[in-house]
Amino acid sequence: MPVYNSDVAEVFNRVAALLEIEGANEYRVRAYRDGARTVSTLSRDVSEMVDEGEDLTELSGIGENLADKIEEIVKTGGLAQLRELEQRTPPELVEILDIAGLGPKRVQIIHQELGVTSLDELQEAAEEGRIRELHGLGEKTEEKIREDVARWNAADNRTRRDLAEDMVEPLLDFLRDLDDVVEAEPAGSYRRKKETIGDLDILATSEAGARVISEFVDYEDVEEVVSEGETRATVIFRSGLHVDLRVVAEGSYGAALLYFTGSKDHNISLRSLALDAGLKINEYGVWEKAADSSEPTQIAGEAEREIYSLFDLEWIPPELREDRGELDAARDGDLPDLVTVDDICGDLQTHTTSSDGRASLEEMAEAAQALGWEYIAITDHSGYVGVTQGLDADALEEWIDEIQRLDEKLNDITLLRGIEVDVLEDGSLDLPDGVLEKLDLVICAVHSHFDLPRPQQTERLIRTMDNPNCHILAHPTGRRIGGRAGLELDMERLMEAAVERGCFVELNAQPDRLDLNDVYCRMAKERGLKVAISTDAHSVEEMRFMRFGVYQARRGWLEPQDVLNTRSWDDLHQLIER
Ligand code: DGT
Ligand code: CA
Ligand code: CA
Ligand code: ZN
Repeated sequence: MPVYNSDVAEVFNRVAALLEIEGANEYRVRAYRDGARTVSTLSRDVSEMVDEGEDLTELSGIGENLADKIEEIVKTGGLAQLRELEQRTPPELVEILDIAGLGPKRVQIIHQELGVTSLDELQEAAEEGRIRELHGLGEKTEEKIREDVARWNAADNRTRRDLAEDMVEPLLDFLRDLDDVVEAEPAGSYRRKKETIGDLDILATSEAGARVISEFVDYEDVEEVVSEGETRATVIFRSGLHVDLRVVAEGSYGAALLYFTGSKDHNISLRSLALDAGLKINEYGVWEKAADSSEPTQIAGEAEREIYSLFDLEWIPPELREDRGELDAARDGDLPDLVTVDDICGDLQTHTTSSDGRASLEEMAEAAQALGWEYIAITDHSGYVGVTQGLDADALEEWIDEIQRLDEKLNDITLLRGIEVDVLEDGSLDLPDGVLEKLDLVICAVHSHFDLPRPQQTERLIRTMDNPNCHILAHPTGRRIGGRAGLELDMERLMEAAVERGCFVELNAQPDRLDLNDVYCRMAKERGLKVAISTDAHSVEEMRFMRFGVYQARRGWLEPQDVLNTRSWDDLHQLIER
């Protein structure tokens, strides 16, 4: 079994969490988390690097210790240290740490005082009112635990887009390489570029379905074959991802792609258009009933475009197929001209070793040039965020001089002097206006007090935007996909307030944030509020997250003009100046 980068990252993250619960030194914990992050965002396979005897310590954040551990994981498929940790501390406590929004100290107290070792036991303890009796926890925490666990149980087990991509791309390569396969394409929510996918749907064309199916069920990632037929199979990958493969003839490719791309609601609306036209549409084609009782004849099926045009519709990009008005727009010639990664001119949120990033200013600038960006904003954290070494006013003054000095040396790229400044509980900012005024770009972000009631939280952020130094609200809701629910906000009111003040909002492209989501992007567009798509890169590798943001923006109907950073810095500068 090959060991994937994501396997190594998972081991390190588990080690970090268990060490944290045991109360280990925070730098030690962080080393494992940083290592996990490095490995999971690497463009090469660490297993290959180990096989070829390459020096892993050349990777940022990987020292001798982690390099040895990566080697052990690659060679043995496991890590002795993790097994030892799991003997001392029940491994399910890691889940509690991830899900219940409790810090490691509280997890440890609940474990020691109540003997809780699993999520179920935690839920039970919360329901029986035993948590509130513990020192320093109380009724509010108990209520929060109940809510968090309930939300976790209710959420279906979906796979994040970026993690799915790592599995889909090699699978497509494998299928396309088979002699019997003509084409292989992902369909379903994956093709619609949703932020998470339930199961993965793949469509292949071939005249030899059964042979393709039998090769597919032997694919190396397949752990379990749920069903296997002549033209379709469902399997479960080692990662737990369910994968459906369907094989159709070339003449049905367009119809099958349309059908299996969905969404279901889009398909239903399209089917009713077909019915109105006296036609039948299914996964094999569009069919016309004969006047006599003979078999219906296929009038379209090979290409999606031809099927849409039968109903006087333009071809609809998959990202829009959610039955949110796209059929009407396609009929009226009003489909948006969706933004692409090629339209993006620069990145408006990046971090360096000056706060919690892992690459230096020089490395980030160089990587941005390699990506072809015209500018990047260096937006390290202000001091408030407890865990990171954020910048205070004096340090920031020195730092912006340093950015400027490097900027003057570089001809191909503009470095913007920025900050990701913390929004305090009352909406004020963590740095004095005097220093904020000197910056090219100020993005404001909430990293604390997530639980304020909706009216108060909304007012807090409006107050932030009252400060004329605020240009962009970063990751406006603070949600984490599969984790934190995010701030309670009156988003319409917030967006109107942003427009009134000449402020903007971010679509953070980190694949576990994608904040704003698609619906909020559309809301912003409808209110004339422009969106900045930023990677929030904490490493060189993460600068390539831009595509995830662009996918979400496309799902939100955004066109190039709706996105701030499709502009040159000169134009952008004039636009954000208040
Ligand atoms: P997911 O997997 O939950 O992320 O979402 P999808 O959209 O990939 O849904 P999935 O995997 O259940 O089905 C794939 C596509 O197949 C779906 O987007 C549309 C089509 N489909 C599935 N069930 C139905 C149905 O009952 N009626 C119609 N018209 N289409 C369906
Ligand atoms: Ca699916
Ligand atoms: Ca499916
Ligand atoms: Zn950060």
